[in-house]
Amino acid sequence: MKPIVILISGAGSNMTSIVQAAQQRRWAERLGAKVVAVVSNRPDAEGLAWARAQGIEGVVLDHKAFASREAFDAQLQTEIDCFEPSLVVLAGFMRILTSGFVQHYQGRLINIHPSLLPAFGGLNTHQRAIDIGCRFAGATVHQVTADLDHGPILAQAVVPVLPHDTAQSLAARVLTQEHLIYPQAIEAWLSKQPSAASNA
Ligand code: NHR
Ligand code: GAR
Repeated sequence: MKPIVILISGAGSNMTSIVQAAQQRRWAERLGAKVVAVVSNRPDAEGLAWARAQGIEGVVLDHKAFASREAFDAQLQTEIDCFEPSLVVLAGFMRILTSGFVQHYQGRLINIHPSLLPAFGGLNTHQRAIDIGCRFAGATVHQVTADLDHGPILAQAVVPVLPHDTAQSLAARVLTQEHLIYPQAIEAWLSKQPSAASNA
């Protein structure tokens, strides 16, 4: 079995779309993969309760309880490694990760970012795209490297920016596409992994 661990910070709608795809598209039977845990750096993340109700382990690790980024990442790594994940998925996870953490999960750590990378890395992507007059926006699934929002691209989706868009309306349009491409990109990634399905 290929265990998948998903990291969130908030609503967790991307996490939900991945868990639902895993169920509907029978990842356990077809790909030998299973979402085993959801980890949140925010105790109040809405996605946690939903995951637990699905029988998925929900872990909280509050970054505010740690003196440094390194200390938080070290504990985060310990918690994640309990599940021996084949894949670690950032889904609206809002903490920048140290290079040591990224290196530890090299080749099995991916993120979805709400812009057409390499444009608009970092935060506040939708307002920045509107302000500069972009006609198109979108989302990017990429491998995570130590260089923030710069890893190799696995999937992208494009949406139009409409004349009266606000950051909020554009974010909602982008999010509907995120929910499609993230499960697809993960399924494609799983399909390419050696060692196969069954013995769930
Ligand atoms: N870590 C590394 N090393 N590389 C990447 O590509 C990463 C990463 C950690 C998270 C997601 C990313 C995004 O998709 C991601 C990619 C948070 C911030 C940020 O500035 C930036 C990019 C991303 C996520 N976070 C602030 C911080 O100080 C906190 C902001 C907040 O809490 O609201 O960590 O956009
Ligand atoms: C998504 O739009 C995701 O791309 C973005 O936050 C939203 C999370 O929504 N990620 C980032 O901005 C990372 N910095 P969700 O919690 O409902 O999946």
